[in-house]
Amino acid sequence: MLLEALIIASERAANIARKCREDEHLFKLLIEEKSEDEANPRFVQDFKTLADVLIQETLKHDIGNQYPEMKENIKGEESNVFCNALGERISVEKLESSTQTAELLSKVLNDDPEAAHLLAEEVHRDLTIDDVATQRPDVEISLNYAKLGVWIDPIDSTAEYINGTKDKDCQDCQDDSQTFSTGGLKCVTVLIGVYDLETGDAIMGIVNQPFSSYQDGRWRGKCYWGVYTDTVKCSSITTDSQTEPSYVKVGTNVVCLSGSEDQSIKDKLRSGGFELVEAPGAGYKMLATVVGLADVYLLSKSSTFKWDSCGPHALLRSLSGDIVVFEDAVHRDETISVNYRVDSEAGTNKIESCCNKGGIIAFRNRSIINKIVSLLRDENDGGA
Ligand code: 2IP
Ligand code: CA
Repeated sequence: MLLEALIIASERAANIARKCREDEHLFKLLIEEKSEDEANPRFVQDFKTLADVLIQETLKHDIGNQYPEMKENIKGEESNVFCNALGERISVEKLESSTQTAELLSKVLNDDPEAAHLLAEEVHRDLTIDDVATQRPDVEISLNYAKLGVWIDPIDSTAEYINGTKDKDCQDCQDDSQTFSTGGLKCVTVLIGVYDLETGDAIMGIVNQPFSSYQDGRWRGKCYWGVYTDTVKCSSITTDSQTEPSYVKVGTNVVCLSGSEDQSIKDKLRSGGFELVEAPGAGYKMLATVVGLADVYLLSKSSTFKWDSCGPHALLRSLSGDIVVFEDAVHRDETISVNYRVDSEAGTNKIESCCNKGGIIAFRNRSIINKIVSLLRDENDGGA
């Protein structure tokens, strides 16, 4: 089943991410600063990019091998070509065996067999759905795989991944999902979104949080998923607080924002009685909206991408929520769902053609949109 395969793939990604943070040898490489005179930005000293790319390529390999019809349409942020110290161009990918992958990685890592072996071991580890902290999916979904596209963000909130500690606000991170994190490793997510190539609608999403809680000296993750098609609407989130402790009742008038949001927008929201919270990580802010830690995640700029929002968007749709274009909602009074087809009119620049142009508003409950829009609307805006 595709959904189960994606959940397991996201867990492999989370395992690689945790390994790079928890293993001393790999962690040293991860936090190593690139020297100022570094000529080639993709030189392996950029180990964090290697970790990102390796996760992306492992996800592509795992999904593409099980669903060959989808292979061509699995896209991520990164290019997988690296240069090593000898000037060789090497395509990073998951090969057939752990030994082969380790040999390839060793070339990129300028002969660091220990790091290559540690990474390859995680890339090839046997995993089943029982290894994932999530609700087991129990649903038949019929899909035409040739008509599906996939967006992958291997590590969202890269800055927190490199520099983040347990949590800026809490020392004891055992009680994991009940509070909104304003920074730290909890804001890191692995994001996988499946969309319909014809309509561009997000239909299946996985948000894996590799550093959800810290217990007994190690990090544990949590995985969330949701499906929204013509015939199926279900998710790992339950509305029963007895069985899902991470679920918090929505309706508390909390809006989460990027630290970079405009002051004028913050002022208007506050004047309307909203409580504002800030955190890094687009994926984390959408997850906070999914689990009800916030009612809305709003971003007025075009600084998120298809790979950031496709997975969380499907999750929100499975809960009757949505992600709509900020500018259309606020300035034109139109609620238009974010679309996941590449914008061909934006040309070949990946940043331009893959960004969520015009900003986003993510929410679980549609009734909140009117209130937000009327607060943010300017006198000279059109619409009703
Ligand atoms: C980033 C990351 C940033 C976010 C930005 C994303 O992805 O999630 O934190 O900005 O929109 O594209 P902000 O933290 O201001 O919300 P990545 O870490 O993958 O580059
Ligand atoms: Ca991202």
